[in-house]
Amino acid sequence: MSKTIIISNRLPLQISIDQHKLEVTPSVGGLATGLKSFHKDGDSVWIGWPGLTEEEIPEELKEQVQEKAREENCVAVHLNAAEIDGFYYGFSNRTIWPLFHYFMEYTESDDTYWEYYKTVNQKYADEILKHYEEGDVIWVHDYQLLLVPNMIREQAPDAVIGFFNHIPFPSYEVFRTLPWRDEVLQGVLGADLIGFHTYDYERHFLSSVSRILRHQVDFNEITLPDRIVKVDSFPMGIDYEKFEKAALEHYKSTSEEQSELQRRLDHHLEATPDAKMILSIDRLDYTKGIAHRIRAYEYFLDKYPEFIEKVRLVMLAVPSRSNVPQYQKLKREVDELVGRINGKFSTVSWTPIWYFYRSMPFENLIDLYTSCDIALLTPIRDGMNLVAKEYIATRTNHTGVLILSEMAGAAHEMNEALIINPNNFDQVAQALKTAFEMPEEEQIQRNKMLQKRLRRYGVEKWAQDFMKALKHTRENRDSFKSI
Ligand code: GDG
Repeated sequence: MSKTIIISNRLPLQISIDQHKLEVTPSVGGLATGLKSFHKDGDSVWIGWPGLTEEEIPEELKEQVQEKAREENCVAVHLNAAEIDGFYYGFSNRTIWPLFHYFMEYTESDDTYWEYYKTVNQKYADEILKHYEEGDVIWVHDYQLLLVPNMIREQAPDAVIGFFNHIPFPSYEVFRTLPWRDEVLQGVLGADLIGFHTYDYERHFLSSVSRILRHQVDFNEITLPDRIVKVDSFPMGIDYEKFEKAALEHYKSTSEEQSELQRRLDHHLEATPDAKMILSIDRLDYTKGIAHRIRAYEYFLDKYPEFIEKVRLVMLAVPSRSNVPQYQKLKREVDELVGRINGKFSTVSWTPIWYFYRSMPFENLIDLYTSCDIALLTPIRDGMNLVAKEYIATRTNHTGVLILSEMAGAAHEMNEALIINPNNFDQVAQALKTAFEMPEEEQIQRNKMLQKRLRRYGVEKWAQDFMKALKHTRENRDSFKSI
């Protein structure tokens, strides 16, 4: 029976070793959260890195790592510390990530990183080919594996290969600055179907292919000498029912069952019943606009001092890529900003920002989503932003206001949110005021519309649509051959 092979840099599970014993925890992050339910329900195998370098896994535990992975229908790709440095922290996160998010000043062009990127992409492709059988469908994910589609195509010319990019694809003027632009495009074009979150990213990619490689592009099809490659947009959804159910159960739980975090949040609500809580959740990443957000919040409190003691920003920043200097710099900047603003505005009974720098269990995430009246998500660039969708899905009584950056892919589908430009502090401050004062009926009306859309286009539908389109490309290929 044919199967789907999913490939992403990280497996949806993270393996760690504590006192010579293996521990398995779910991975945090957009891709893992989104695809997990698709993987769980279908006949698929997931290939990726389990989160530990070869040096960190003692020889006698190596087989156990594969065993743990197998239990979840996963296959671990083993990478050594130098490969993780060059491929992951290097080319993926110091070259592609900043460039694709328009942070050109952060983009490094280092030949050594590029060499590691090629070697590791080949390792993934080799692992896929070990598991590939005729009739299988291969689905490669994200910017760490841009070369994999063509590496598979070279060994298995008839394979059905899909590629989905979870981050933005930049405009041609930005992409053309990459020294390895030809190789990167040729790598992706090994796929039959290439998917993006939005129509804009799709157009940017097509424009780069036509102007750099000079391939013929007709609407959303690229004609190669031997094949046609289709490009389309598939806005990723969330597992709506999972978030809705978690929120409903959360409301039903008794006070003894409540988490410590929820008790503290409730305590705040009781102490200051008129005050509202503003939520912000992201990985600590410069693309997410966290520093801008704090400054905009300061601007808001300066401009509208009547909100002092009436609002509180609850900010969860999840540690991420802390080996990369820009992330270390951002961490220092955020620490400093939070300290300064808390110092500037705090009163005896009130602190303007509650700042958590850690990853939280899913239950605590639900505590935050359900307790906060406003979500303030202001990325400078974001492929999609699933947090925005999750917040809305947990608002089972339909109240709550989402303030969302127009630079997030999600903004294209969430018009009923208050859409802002994150660089315009005055607009952000105005949106906070509007959110604070928005009548409940209006909140309900807006959220009901958002919820209807999010429920209909969940992650399952996203995966199904992509798969359906991918399978169609096989039929098209057969007819192309017979012309
Ligand atoms: C990339 C793209 C695109 C966050 N903190 C915790 C936690 N999370 C979960 C959230 C959400 C996910 O992580 C974050 O997803 P985002 O989409 O917001 O952001 P990225 O990680 O940057 O994802 C992004 C996505 O891929 C999918 O294509 O939308 O644009 O950058 O699901 O709930 N989960 C837990 N604890 C936390 O502390 N358990």
